Amino acid sequence: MSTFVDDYPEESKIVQASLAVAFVALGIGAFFGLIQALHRTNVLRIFSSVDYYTLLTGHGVLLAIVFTIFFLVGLFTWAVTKSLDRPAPDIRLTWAWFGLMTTGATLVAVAILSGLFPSIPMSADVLYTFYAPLQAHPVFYIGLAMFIVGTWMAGADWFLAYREWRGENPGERIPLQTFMVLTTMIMWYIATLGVAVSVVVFLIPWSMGLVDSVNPLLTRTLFWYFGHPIVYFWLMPAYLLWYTVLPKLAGGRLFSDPLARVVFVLFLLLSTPVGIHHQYLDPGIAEGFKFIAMTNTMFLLLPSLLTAFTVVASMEHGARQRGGEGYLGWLGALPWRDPAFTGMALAGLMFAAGGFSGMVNAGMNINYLVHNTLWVPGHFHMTVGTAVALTMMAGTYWLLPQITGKKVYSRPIGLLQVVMWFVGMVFMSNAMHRGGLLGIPRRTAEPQYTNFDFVTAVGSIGEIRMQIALGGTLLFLSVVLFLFNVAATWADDRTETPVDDYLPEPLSGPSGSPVVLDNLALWTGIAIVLVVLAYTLPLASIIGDAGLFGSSGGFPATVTLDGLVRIIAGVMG
Ligand code: HAS
Ligand code: CU1
Repeated sequence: MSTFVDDYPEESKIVQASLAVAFVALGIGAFFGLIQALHRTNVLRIFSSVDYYTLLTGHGVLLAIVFTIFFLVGLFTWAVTKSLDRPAPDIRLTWAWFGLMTTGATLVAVAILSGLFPSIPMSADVLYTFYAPLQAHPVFYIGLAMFIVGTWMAGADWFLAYREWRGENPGERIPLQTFMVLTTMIMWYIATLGVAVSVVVFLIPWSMGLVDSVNPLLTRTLFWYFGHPIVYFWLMPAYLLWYTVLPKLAGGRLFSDPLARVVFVLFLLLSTPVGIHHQYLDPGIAEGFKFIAMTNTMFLLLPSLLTAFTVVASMEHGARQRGGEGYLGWLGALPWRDPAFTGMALAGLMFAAGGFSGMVNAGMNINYLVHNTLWVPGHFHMTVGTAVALTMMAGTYWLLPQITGKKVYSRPIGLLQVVMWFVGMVFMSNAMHRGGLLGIPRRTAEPQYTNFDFVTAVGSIGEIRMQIALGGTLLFLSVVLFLFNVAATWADDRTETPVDDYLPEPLSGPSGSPVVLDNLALWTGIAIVLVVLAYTLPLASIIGDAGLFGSSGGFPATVTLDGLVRIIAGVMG
């Protein structure tokens, strides 16, 4: 029986190469994570507190940007090829974007790591959010720009494949996995415009000394315009696996294909006009704009709540097919020995908690309590650090046999590894959330502050620290086991065992659902209108207050109609 690697050997190479880069980044990034967890908690300090920020930048960039997005491009290449059942339109284009992304990521990593060596005149201690006033060496921004352009080309590759398919299949519904990839990429194109402008127009000229100053609030706002949708760019590959693979692993079928399409359309529409919820505490943005961002964010909960319903319903259907009974008794009938299933299910379970802490963040007034505290890293280690990362590791156990033709080296090690991740994260992120509520700051190597004691209602600061150190250690060990298992699989010889790569049809298929769901041009148009509505006034006001390049010193926090007219007149020349 043939599988993906036999049908599409060239595409398999790309998927394998993308995953390989992702896993190298995962290994290094996780190691930096261990160093930080032990440093912050004062358990073990092997680097100086000054180098902490270099390592923190490396940790964030390598894991949140390189690992996640390289996995994404590998997974999406597999998904588009498989669901359209046709090879890449031109494999040279495919290798070109892979090459560009890899070169860009390497430049970024070199710029960051050079910070550890005083003899090299290069550093990029700007954290993974890289907005001004922190400044990196130009190589960092140039690498970043290459990486992003590489993702744009990858998207073009998948759209070309879709266009060829459409030519031969007029009137047919877009296969679900391809639909997910295309909507995600449209969202990505819209979102990355913000960071592209920020990097190319402001940060690169500024880091090269071509302009003296930038408007920090403007680069921050452009960053967060992109910085929120990127979290869904990380999440959508996980959702693709939860919708199309997890139901099968559970022994059943996806509950509803149309509902899955609605969810991806909602993400396309709502992911971008919310970025200001990262800036509730920024002076210089009027409260009204923050309120609009909050309202949009609350609407954006809907697609994830729909996902919780659909995915759990599909799992329950699977469990009942396997003989599960009762209100909750069916849970026991799920295939808990399968690392791919268990990893994804635990990732989903933790996302329920991470989504809840996201709701807390999103409330404008409650945000004042948690912003810039350890609560926020607690939140994102549950979301990107578990919902996404654990799903990607679990998904690997399912994908690897298809793209290599080889059996996973050890399923028990896989199972141990995914459970260890979950347990480690329970310790670490729970303690981080609690620490944040006490006011322990994020992004500092010295969170203890002299002559100041954080007051705890339950437990103690020492206990919180120990949980973070223990959790961080378990997470690192889990990555070591994962990488070992993957490397051992790759190194094995291929045997003639059949690979189970069949994905069953959904219970409720796309045929009866409104055709408008597949109208990508319509959704793109609405998404752009929403972005224009949410961002025109705030950006005009920020530029009006302090100039495009931060020339004026003023910082009023409101925008008047009179002022707006002046700004628009100014922009029009
Ligand atoms: Fe967030 C900050 C709000 C989701 C990532 N977020 C961050 C940062 C990151 C991040 C990295 O409004 C920090 C950025 C920085 O460095 O400063 N976030 C939200 C909201 C959501 C949300 C409302 N975040 C995510 C996701 C992320 C992510 C997803 C990455 C992948 N976040 C915020 C806000 C801030 C923020 C503010 C700024 C904080 C500040 O002050 O700085 C929502 O999308 C969440 C919706 C989720 C749900 C959960 C649904 C449950 C599901 C589980 C189903 C169960 C299954 C398994 C499948 C409503 C889908 C069942 C298993 C069985 C066994 C039955
Ligand atoms: Cu966000």
